[in-house]
Amino acid sequence: MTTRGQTQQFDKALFKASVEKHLVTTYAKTPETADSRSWYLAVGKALAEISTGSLLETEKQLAEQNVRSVNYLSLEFLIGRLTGNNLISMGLYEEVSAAVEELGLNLTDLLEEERDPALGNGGLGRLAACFMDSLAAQEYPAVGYGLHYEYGLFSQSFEGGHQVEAPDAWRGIEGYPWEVVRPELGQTVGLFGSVETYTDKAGTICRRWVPAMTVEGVAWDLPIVGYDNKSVYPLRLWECRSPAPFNLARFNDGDYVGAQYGQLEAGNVTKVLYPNDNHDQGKTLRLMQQYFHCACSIADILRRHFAAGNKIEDLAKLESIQLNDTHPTIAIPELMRILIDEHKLGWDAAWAISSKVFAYTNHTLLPEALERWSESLIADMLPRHMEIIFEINHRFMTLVEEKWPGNNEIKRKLSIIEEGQQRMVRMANLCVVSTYAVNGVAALHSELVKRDLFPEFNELFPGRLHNVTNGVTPRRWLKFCNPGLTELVNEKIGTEWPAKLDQLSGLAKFAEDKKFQKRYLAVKKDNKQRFADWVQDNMGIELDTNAIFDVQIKRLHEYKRQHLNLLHILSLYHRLLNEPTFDMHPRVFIFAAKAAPGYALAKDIIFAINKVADKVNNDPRLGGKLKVVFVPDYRVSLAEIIIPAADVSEQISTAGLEASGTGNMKLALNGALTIGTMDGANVEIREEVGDENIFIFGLLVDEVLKQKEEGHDPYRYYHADSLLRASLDLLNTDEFTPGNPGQLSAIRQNLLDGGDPYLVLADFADYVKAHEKIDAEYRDQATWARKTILNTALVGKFSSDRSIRDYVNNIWKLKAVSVK
Ligand code: 7GP
Repeated sequence: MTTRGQTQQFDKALFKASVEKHLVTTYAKTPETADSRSWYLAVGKALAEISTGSLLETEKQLAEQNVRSVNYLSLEFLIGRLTGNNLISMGLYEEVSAAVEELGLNLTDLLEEERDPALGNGGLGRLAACFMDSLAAQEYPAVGYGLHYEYGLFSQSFEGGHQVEAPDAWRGIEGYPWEVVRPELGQTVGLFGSVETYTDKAGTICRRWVPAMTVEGVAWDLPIVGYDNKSVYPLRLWECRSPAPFNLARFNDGDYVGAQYGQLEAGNVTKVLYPNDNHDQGKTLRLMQQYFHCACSIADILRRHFAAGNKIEDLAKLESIQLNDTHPTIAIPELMRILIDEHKLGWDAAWAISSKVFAYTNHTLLPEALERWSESLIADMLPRHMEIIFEINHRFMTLVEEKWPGNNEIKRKLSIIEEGQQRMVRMANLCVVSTYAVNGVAALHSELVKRDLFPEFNELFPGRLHNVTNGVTPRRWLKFCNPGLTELVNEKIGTEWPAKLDQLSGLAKFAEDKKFQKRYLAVKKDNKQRFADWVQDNMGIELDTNAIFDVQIKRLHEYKRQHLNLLHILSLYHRLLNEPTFDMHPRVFIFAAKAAPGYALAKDIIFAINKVADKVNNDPRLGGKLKVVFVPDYRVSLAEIIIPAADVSEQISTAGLEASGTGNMKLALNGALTIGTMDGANVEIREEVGDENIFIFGLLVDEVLKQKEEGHDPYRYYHADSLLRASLDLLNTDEFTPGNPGQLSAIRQNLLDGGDPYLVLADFADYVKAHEKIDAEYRDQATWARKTILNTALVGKFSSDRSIRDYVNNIWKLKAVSVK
């Protein structure tokens, strides 16, 4: 067992007493009346008691040492269940397992009681969670700042194959055992109102914001427990409340509804996470969420700064603020406002600080995801911030004029303000102009940021654009989710790898070892069985673990091309029924994905896959060779069962559109072989594992661009490729929707007459070929074993510990501080 302090201090009898105390006093149950959920809550609370103590101690020691830290601002932290993971980080998994056994309980069952905190949509939010884990594991001082949504990402079910959304009350009625409210950290946030001019005591003419209303920010801390050390960092989530329960004066006048009105509004701000991934909806309430998040976080950062006895001038020396995409961009004018209006710094002095504090990560090139807010909306809600944005832009335009005199076209292109009927603020431009570092999230993506998104900015600000390739935490994504493989790896290379993932390369020498191959494949088989049991219990579908488990799990989006996967399935269906000589190894196609509630085509694709699944899973003519499973309500805890069970990982986005991907890393780490395009981090995975251990297909980025420029003609592919034609045409029949032909034709329509914007048809033939190769290679189990072992062995680079070190060394410049 580890030697970390908490382990040494662990006293089983005391812990059991604490669990029983919480059961009674916190959850009002006796051991006789308690159900499994109450026991889980009590265990969670007893553990949180330990981690909260460490959180306060960490806070104290870091403040005393007054060290530089990073503040990770994100509207999303998709943390997933904390109990199991924290037990691993605390080094208490076995101890607590034994303790609860003495209480007559089973730890694995208790862990299943935890509802996933789904405070994020997908990749961007999950990355933030992995980063917090890696910051704490390596003891780089950090605070995560997010929002305390009352409802997380909607939960998904299927009715007649259609996605149905329900609200996700992740805290339940009892509250989440791991969180602790910090009333002393509350903040007041202004909104709306006007800006006034006044003369201060020194006779200077000043501007200041007079908000029309205020709301209150309440801080909730979740503990980010450092793996195998004593650091616990806060993930600080802000909840919005109204300042007073109601307006007493108006209440006394009998205006009860009016008195309640203000309260309802404030409560709405952090009511629900917006369910869009890679898509900007531009709603007023969303801007309010963003500002509320930034105002509370900036105020808290300054509070810490001053509490440690520092001067405002030293802010950039001690604090870095990382903006997770543009969602927290309004933090920039907020800090400028505070520096100028409240601390009375001149513009240049304020800018010298602010522009050295902020750094920005870009997570997408998709135009529909690049945030633009209307000037009038910002001016209405945040009038002083709009003035400051104009001033930033004015000064920036002067710089552009110096560099490209008289070139109005460049000015129009780079301006933070987009001219038009309605003037818009381009948040990404504001970020690039106002930060000291900008990064993409994989080598290819960062190149495209430089080359296609911000080429002139790169000329203007040489050295500002960086790459930091994403990563995933090996604690959750191998040690916790795959205990079988963990045991095998421990036996071969020792137990340090969860903190030093590069050590996995030590497995490579066993790739040809027959005995090791057998054991590795046996672990995979067990994991497939575990998932198959889940599917049997929850969906009533029987799966054969000898089949290839082919997995595509991620948000549903046209650019991710779940419909390319679907077309391939249709092609197999067609061939099994029409080509007498066609043979294939049995395959299970596993999907899990949520579609944004307003995204019609994405929902059509879910419906189509479900309908095809209904048919093929019950069609005796297919001889059990083809199964399709669409697992409902995709979430972190489901990924933890699916990923260890995967043989094949589908990473098939149109080249140039998936910024990085992180599911690709988790799947490769757990031994799935990737079938993928040369996109995002797939490119780097190929570099690491070698071309023979990955199945690459499809157009390259520049071929995609060229084809689009020249005019992509979907019908050309349709007419030239009979297999593609047969597959597409199946969507127009009633084969999968008996008696209702045409229910699936929207997809076919989009691909043929809608211009096939993501070049599905252009990549189809090559994709089919890559799958044929997979089929052939899987049949040779020794070859497959070697490849899958090498995938695990060679992806150490994709630990989020390495990503964090890249940020630390190239951007944040932090020193690790070991908490005693
Ligand atoms: C995602 C990217 O799509 C994914 O490729 C990447 O791995 C992940 O970020 C983490 O960097 N982007 C989003 O989730 C997103 O919503 C729009 O981006 C802001």
